[in-house]
Amino acid sequence: MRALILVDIQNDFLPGGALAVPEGDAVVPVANRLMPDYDLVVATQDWHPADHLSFASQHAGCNVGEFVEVDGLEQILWPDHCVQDSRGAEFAAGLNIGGVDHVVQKGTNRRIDSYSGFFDNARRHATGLEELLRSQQVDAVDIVGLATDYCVKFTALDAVSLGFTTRVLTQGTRGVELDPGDCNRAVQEMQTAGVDVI
Ligand code: VGL
Ligand code: ZN
Repeated sequence: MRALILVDIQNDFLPGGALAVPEGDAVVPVANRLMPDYDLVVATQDWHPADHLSFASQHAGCNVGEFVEVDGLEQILWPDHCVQDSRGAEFAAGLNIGGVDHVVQKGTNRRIDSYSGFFDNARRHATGLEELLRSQQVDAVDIVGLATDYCVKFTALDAVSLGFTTRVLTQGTRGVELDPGDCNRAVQEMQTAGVDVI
């Protein structure tokens, strides 16, 4: 069984959103077109409490893009985004939610970020995505969504490390590209790990 994983296709990652990914809206029609081709469609949803420690607003004197340490783990600071129950956290209006079988929320623990749809950044807590896929006999996953250089990358790296045959369909991904070349480096990292980047 092959599953489609839609990573964080939420208002805050689209143009006009709090953490807008350039051309982020371009992934929506691609996701909609792909959904009917899969046995199972899972959407991840970045779902932060309002005082999440990945937000620069929670660290006095710190700016977006700076690094801080939280519980011994390096954390890059983001603008407030995908706050639980806010409009920015909702799935993109144009996304065919009816085609999504399951939603997996992540980033809910204030103290730790979760780029991957499978685990938090320390790999201490699982989101339940792996169990869900295994319970449906999924052995291969295709991934689209946002952002190539963060949540898509870490979701793909975890998927392949868990033994799923993993593809990233670049037509349906866009990146933040904080530093020029981040997306290309992400693609190389994924390929080195055994992800098929198409
Ligand atoms: C993401 C930064 C912070 C993502 C989520 O979905 O790629 N990036 N939270
Ligand atoms: Zn986030």
